[in-house]
Amino acid sequence: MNNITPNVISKIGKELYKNNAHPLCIVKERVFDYFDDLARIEIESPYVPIEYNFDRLRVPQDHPSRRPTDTYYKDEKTCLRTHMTCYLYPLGKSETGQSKLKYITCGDVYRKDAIDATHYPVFHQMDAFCIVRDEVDVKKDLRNRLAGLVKYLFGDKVEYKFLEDSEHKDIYFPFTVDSLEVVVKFKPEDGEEKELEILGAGTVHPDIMKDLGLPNKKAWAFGLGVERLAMVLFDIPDIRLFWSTDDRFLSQFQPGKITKFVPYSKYAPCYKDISFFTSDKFSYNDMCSIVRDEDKLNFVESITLIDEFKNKGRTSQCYRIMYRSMDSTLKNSEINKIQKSIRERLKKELEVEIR
Ligand code: FA5
Ligand code: MG
Repeated sequence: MNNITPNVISKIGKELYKNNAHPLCIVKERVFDYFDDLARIEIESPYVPIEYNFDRLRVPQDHPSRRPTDTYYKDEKTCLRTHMTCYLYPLGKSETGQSKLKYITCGDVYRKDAIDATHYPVFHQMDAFCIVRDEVDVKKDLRNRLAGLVKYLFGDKVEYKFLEDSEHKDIYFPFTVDSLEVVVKFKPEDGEEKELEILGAGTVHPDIMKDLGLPNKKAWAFGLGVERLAMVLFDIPDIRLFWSTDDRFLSQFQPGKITKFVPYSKYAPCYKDISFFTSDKFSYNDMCSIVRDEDKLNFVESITLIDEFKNKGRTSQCYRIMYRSMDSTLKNSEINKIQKSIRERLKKELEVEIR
């Protein structure tokens, strides 16, 4: 049952969002400041009952996000939180007073995911829940507050879009109705204009309001990715940098200030390909999880499928693992060591046949 890897465990308790000169903390404070009518809550332990993370939020039993290839499970009752929305039920239920029924949380969340510049198995979310007065239009109120947030963070000239579930069928959260996603356009220092999804939101589902004992109340909720905001605001090109302990990274930031990150150098990448016949046990996410576990120093930049063919009912795949250190020049011997461990573990744990 337990599929949490040692390298993920080593990230628990780092609390990057509490170091006030760290970009994640600077962004967190800005968002907290904007929502100054909501109670601020930081919850340290990332272990939560599966009941809160999924069941109480109406996530169906067969939903992909529940799969052990997507979520880290500790035991049959507990997982590492996959989103900060996991506190909606316990916080809503525990308070009879109005105060905690308007709150915003911040914490680290955990997902088994792809390996690239915008995904990391540990990232940070802020999640808000707000009951509105009976005379307020909950749908309008949420959109006004979110438009205000985007302008507060990025300035009046920012280009952004609300993607509504009525027009985009792939936007769906089991715990909200009238759901939407916010996408921001930005142009990194070095490259082309990009669109980045920064948050998901909606009106809390009536079944959940009933479950909280508030059948006649309306509330909105949203959840945002702190790294995504920080990458745009500070021009940080790779999500691994947030974990850097290098002084050339950390010394660039001051509490409360948003400044453009100046890359201190770009080291040469190096790639290794790996080919194998897959097995029933194999999944891309599980492979990424093994790679992240072996890659203690964050050398791996991305993993992409570069070739695939089928022969006599078997599938052969070839993946390219890009290595590039954020802080130093890579030594061939270091990469070979990691690559060897990856091969061994893919054979043993995912039963692939290396070609
Ligand atoms: C959620 O997690 C919902 N709980 C959000 C929500 C809350 C909707 C309340 C409605 C009401 P989603 O999986 O899209 O949704 O993640 C929310 C945000 O987290 C994304 O918009 C993105 O900014 C960020 N995010 C998601 N996955 C990653 C990742 N692997 N690495 C970095 N940031 C991520
Ligand atoms: Mg999303």
